[in-house]
Amino acid sequence: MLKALHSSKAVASLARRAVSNEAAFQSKEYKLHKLDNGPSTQVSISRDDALKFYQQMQIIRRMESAAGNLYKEKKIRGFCHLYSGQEACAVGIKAAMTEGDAVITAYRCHGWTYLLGSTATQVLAELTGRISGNVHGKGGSMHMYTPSFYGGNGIVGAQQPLGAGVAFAMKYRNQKNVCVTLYGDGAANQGQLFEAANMAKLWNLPVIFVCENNGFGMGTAVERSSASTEYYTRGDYVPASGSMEWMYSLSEKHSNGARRTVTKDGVPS
Ligand SMILES: Cc1ncc(C[n+]2csc(CCOP(=O)(O)OP(=O)(O)O)c2C)c(N)n1
Ligand SMILES: [Mg+2]
Repeated sequence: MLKALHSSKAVASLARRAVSNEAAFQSKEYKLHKLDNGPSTQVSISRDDALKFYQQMQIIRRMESAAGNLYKEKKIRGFCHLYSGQEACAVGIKAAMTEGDAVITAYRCHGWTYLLGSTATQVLAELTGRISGNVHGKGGSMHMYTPSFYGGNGIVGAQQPLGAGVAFAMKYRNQKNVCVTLYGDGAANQGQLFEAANMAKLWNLPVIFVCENNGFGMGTAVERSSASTEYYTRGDYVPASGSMEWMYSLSEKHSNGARRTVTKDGVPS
């Protein structure tokens, strides 16, 4: 009797799930730095959005797998930095962006180039040095661009002041936009980040610095290269939240939280 009750409950729950167009999740508490409140830990996602994000992540993964194979076949010469495993960061952040927002990143830029307007074919054509590539075969793996994507930067940490500069231009033009500036855990130790963070806070620039901590910088584990691996606190006076969940999907909601911090009261901070 008890068994039958249990199985009928399970069937009912499965049936409810089958007709539901939304899924809700409870995420971990965020670590906060100079913030009173973090992003909500209750997140939900519609079926359509979940499928869209999954498709985008799959396209990036397959594009990167194809690039990896072309590299091994020596069809791609020079550098080829893949983004496999970090797709959710880009897809989640992209979902939280609005018209006119910009992105700048380091050299793992194929996925971003695709998300911000290029086709996968243009990315692969660029990697193989063809005129039909994203920048006509002149840029290669680390130097791809679209109107809202400022690359693709090979010098570790170079994109951080550039991202602050893009944000400065947005503020100067009274644009209500943000420039998402991504960097790795290795780049977090580059002096330029601290200079850029100082100017960003001093002038209240609409920039969101995002540290993509994948655990390594050129094979050196974070514990061996960083005196503090609490990267979200490194900006000192720059408010931040830290979470490994950026690495997983649903980060859209989290980046919306960051966006609100940046643009609260209409004055980005
Ligand atoms: C100024 C500078 N110093 C050193 C290098 C060599 N270099 C290339 S990648 C890299 C490590 C970067 O690690 P991280 O920022 O964590 O990025 P990840 O590769 O993990 O995405 C280094 C030191 C460089 N490109 N530029
Ligand atoms: Mg790294």
